[in-house]
Amino acid sequence: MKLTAITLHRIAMPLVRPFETSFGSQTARDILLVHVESDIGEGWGECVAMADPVYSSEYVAGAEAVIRDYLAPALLRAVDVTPESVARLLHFAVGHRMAKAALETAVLDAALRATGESFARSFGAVRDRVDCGVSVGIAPSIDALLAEVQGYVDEGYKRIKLKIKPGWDLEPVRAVRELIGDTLLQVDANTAYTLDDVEHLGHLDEFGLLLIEQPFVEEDIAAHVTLSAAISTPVCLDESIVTAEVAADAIGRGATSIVNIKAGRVGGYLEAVRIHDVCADLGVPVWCGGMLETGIGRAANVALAALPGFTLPGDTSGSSRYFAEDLTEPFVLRDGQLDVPQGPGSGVEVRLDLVRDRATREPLVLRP
Ligand code: NPQ
Ligand code: MG
Repeated sequence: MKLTAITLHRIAMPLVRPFETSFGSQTARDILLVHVESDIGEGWGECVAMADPVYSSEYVAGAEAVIRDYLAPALLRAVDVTPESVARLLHFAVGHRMAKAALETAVLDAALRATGESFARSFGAVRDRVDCGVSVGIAPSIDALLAEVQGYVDEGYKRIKLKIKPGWDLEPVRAVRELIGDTLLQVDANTAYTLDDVEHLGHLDEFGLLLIEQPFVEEDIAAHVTLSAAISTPVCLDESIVTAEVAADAIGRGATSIVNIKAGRVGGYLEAVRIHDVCADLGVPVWCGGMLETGIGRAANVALAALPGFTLPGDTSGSSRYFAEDLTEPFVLRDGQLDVPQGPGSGVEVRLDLVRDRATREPLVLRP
């Protein structure tokens, strides 16, 4: 396709409740949407970068700047852009995977809408419904945590994930395990621990957790090898896994026995599918992570989660977990599952009225 315009929308989506992790508390989602127009049609991508560079080095204003000044001009200059060529055209810029992923997803959406194929079919999905889990933030008290978890269990979520940090780990995990019986339970530290905590983290073994996600800083694969050897709870990497090669290396070294796949973190859905394939070859289960996406990003995540290697419930929650009103038709949980969109491209329609209403500035239109 030949791109004729790339429009950057910046919007604010209030969260239904504050979401606290080891790196801070969020009350609204500051989101960058990418809309591409081309000679074959249009498409949307959602950038998953957070407002601040606290989950990874990327942040939304930085993503917007790198797209505006470097990435969009490279795509707008190209005579022919395909979903498969986007990564190559953007390879000159180091990193900025979330920014690149948003562009590649918008191009993929446009290409598939033109041929009538769904994301699910294009990725290699084998299911039309996916099992869903929910990520639960650090709460003001154990009682408040238990009330929130009970609500999600009542809604039908098949797996609970608790955010933990030093000072908020063994006690909340014990209380939630007592509350939910044998419902699947896992924890996510978002890099809040150090090797000094190995013995302490070993006490999590008594709670029968599915996994502990990213206890140490993203660069320190070796620390995760040490922990994996020291405790029986499986270690799962999130932040550390930025390419299929890193995934294969981390698995080979014994740092991770389960992998969280987030397309934004790895530069797009094509790389996400490659990571799925590498993990499947190595016998490593994967699950689909989440970054508090609106229906636009959620649709693509649900399609990815329908691949055969996604054998654990993902952070692919219903729209109502985060937003009172979504930018698409809401994703509604039924029997702990979401339907995989089957329409062309992402399969969802963007509510342009809401994109306009929630805008925090005028759309930025970039042309060749
Ligand atoms: C994780 N997500 O798995 C992330 C981290 C995360 C669903 O737990 C605003 C935007 C707040 C993105 C908080 C989940 C966020 C965010 C946490 C992502 O590590
Ligand atoms: Mg995580």
